[in-house]
Amino acid sequence: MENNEKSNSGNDSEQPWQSYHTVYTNAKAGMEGVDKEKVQRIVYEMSKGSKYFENEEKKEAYMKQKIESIRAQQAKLTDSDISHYQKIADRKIVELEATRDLSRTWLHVDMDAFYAAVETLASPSLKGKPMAVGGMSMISTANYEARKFGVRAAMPGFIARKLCPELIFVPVDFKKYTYYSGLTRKVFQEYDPNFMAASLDEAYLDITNFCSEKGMTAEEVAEELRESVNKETGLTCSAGVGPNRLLAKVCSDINKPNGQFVLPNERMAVMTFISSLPIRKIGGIGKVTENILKDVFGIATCEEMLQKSSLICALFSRSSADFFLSVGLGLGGTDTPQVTKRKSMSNERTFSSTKDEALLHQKLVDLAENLSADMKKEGLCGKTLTLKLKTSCFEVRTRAVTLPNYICSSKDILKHATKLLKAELPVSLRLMGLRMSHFSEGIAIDPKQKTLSNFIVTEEGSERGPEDQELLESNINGDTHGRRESIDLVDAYQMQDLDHIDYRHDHNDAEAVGSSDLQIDDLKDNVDNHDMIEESSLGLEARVIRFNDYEPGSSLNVREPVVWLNDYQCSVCGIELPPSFVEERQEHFDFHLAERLQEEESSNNASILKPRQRVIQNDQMNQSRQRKKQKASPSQGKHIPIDMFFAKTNQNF
Ligand code: TTP
Ligand code: MG
Repeated sequence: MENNEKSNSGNDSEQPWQSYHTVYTNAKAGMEGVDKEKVQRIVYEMSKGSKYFENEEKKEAYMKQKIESIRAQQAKLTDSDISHYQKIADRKIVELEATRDLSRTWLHVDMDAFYAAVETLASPSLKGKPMAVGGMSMISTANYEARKFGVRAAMPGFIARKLCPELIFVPVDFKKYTYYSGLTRKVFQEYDPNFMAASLDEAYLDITNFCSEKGMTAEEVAEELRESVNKETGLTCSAGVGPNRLLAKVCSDINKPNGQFVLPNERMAVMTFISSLPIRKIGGIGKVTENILKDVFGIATCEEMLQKSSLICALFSRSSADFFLSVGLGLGGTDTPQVTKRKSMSNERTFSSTKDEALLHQKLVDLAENLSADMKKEGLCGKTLTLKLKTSCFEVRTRAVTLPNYICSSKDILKHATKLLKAELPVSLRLMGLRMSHFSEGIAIDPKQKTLSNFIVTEEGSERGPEDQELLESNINGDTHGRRESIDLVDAYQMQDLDHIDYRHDHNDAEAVGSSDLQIDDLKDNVDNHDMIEESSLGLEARVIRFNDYEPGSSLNVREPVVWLNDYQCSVCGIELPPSFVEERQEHFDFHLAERLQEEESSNNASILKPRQRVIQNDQMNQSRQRKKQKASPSQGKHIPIDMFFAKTNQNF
């Protein structure tokens, strides 16, 4: 349970890798005995001089700057400010304590080395040998043998190979994992019919009823469930049990692989557990938050959140402070999120620019069919149809029609979509999308159909719109109560949550995937936003994914920036990174971003971003900053393999 990042010594001229912190040196289960310094050095040496490296340095500098600014705010607090905020904090703690619910028993189950284990099942000769699923550019996971060498998920394969020369690579086969995930879910269903799947290999189960009906302890249920999963799939999993989901998740990691840990439903047990729990173990507390809390406030364990409660209340926004204090109390979600009604459903495709009307019509046919199929799956009929277009100049247009009747057939959708498109012709397009909204009243979503968006539950119990994204831009707020600045981390988490909602189906705004593109000039901003975004466990708890949403071979252009398709899959390279892998996603995003920069530098600048495009894009950007952080500029440059991206910038490729 220890954090593996060393703090910045400041004197790193001889061993510069010691202050080079990447996600690769963070431990996952099975990496306890790893020589972290060696891993750090290899990652450093292999990436030094690359754009990735530069980007890491920028992020590091940004974080330091942020830490200094919070430190400065703290220095301005007077004694009377502190005692004022102490009163606020004490009251808040009493309020939060009153919400403690020890009546439910939650179990979090997480498959062991999931993809790797599935591959080993298919090829038993892999057993006992270090292997990774993925390729030279990126690996999805590694088995426990490989982890001993420091090889881990989301690491470029060529670095992994350097760490472990005998590493065997097995290509990703998502269909296989989906199949096995389905088998595990059949088992979960028996213990909690309303279980919440958090990713392909993870789920939360409320086993309260099961325990009481069967007269079994949580310990016994966890044992039995793990055995059933093993019997059904041939795979092992680990389980954690606790009075809420936040704690259950932490617990499932404790005895990995093939183990379990049960935290009793008693306040004292929870508080003892929390007293030594490193803050980084909490979903939602990533590198940036951890560094701020540690460096500025000296908070390393969850319990210390309570000890520094006045500073937390003085310097953080209310929602962030609430989150930190509830972590200090070991509180987490205990209820099963309510199903909310879907507001819209959408579908879009990016393609090489074309003005060929027959081709555009064919795209529309496909979109209408897909949208209709998706709507039928959920028994929906809608009234408002919106056509979204992105021209080859990156101008985004939306055209909508509200019909007198509800429709759901592909024929009807196509008929109205065609009219909308015709009004725009002739036009050269690179993206088309169709969205249906205004669904007929009374048609609720089948609660068993656990689409991610069905379970968006925010603190206020309401869905947030894209306008909330604006908050990301200003997550340091002025404060009206004598606070100098309040840092709103939790809002940012929730935005992130919404930002990863099933992109294929469910964007409520017109600016969905790739709708405006990140300028190189925006890189800093983008990094800034990402640095502030670390997913909240509050949000994660509400996240449920319909795993069969995955659509391999989507027609997204590989030159598009990273978006997480179906909340899972990188639109650029296809790697799957569940939403809870916040840091890995950050790294992965930066990786592609830097790859693009490298690419653009190495090709003819003029052909990459024409001045006119830049103006239009910037303009577009100003109009729709909501989704800015996931967008990248287009490029005509040749594709550089990701390992080349790591090559030193002075190499000519
Ligand atoms: P994890 O549960 O984090 O990892 P794991 O199951 O491989 O290993 P363990 O739980 O025993 O620590 O992730 C589940 C699967 O998700 C993993 O097998 C592959 C995929 N994944 C990625 O594709 N990219 C990633 O960065 C991570 C962390 C996981
Ligand atoms: Mg797992």
